[in-house]
Amino acid sequence: MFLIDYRELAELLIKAEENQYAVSCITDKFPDFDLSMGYVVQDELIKMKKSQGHEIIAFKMGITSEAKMKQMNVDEPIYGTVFDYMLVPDKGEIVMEEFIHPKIEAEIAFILAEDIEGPAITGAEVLAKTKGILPVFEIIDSRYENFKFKLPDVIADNTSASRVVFGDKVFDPKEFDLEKIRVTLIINGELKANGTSAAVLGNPANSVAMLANMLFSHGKGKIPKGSIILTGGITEAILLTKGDHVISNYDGMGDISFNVR
Ligand code: 0L1
Ligand code: MG
Repeated sequence: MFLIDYRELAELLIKAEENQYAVSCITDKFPDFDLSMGYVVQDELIKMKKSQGHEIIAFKMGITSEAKMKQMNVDEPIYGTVFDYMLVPDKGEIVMEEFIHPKIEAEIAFILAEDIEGPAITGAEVLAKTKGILPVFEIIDSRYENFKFKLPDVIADNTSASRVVFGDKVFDPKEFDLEKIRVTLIINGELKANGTSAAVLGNPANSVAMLANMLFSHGKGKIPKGSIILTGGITEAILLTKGDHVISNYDGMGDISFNVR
């Protein structure tokens, strides 16, 4: 029986991120490490990043598609936090050496017009309190060897959050059928993946509602007005390599893109 030092685990994951090396899974060493312990480590990691001077700019939901849930054998999505240093401008670039094994996902982000709070908020209620939606890339980079982990591991690792690229225009959700936004993911001119927004829990507004309900049940209160939420991958995650040009087109919202230097 080992004693778990949550702070030490958070420090290990931060060091792995900062120095671009992969570590072995927490569950390898502590087989009893569970989902709630994963969130305790994530909370420690967030505290440590804040004490380094980083600010939270968004929340993220992960593993929100049926396919990914099946692949990971889980029935509930997970959440994490996006920090200011993760922001990359649209049409900007990332530097390969700053990552371990980055992958790209195309997602939709929500901006809230009002506070939202669980325990039983619905997607329709979220939509009524949404100021805008916009396209966003999430670059995920697991701090675990071979991008392999169990759910408590990836929760501790802030759900692999690494970089985000937002589109520069915000859209009125009333002008879209949120179950039918088609998205392509093209790398170096080749269509690598595509999907429809319904892949995200049937409607990405449901993902925001689920985040509010999960935060409530974890005793973390409401999501304040003005918050940005990444709702989860519409496309599968694709591994990036140096020299890649990545572009996505969203029905009715145009393109977002970036380069890998
Ligand atoms: O959906 C996501 O943002 C990814 C969450 C963590 C799972 C992974 O790293 O593949
Ligand atoms: Mg994601």
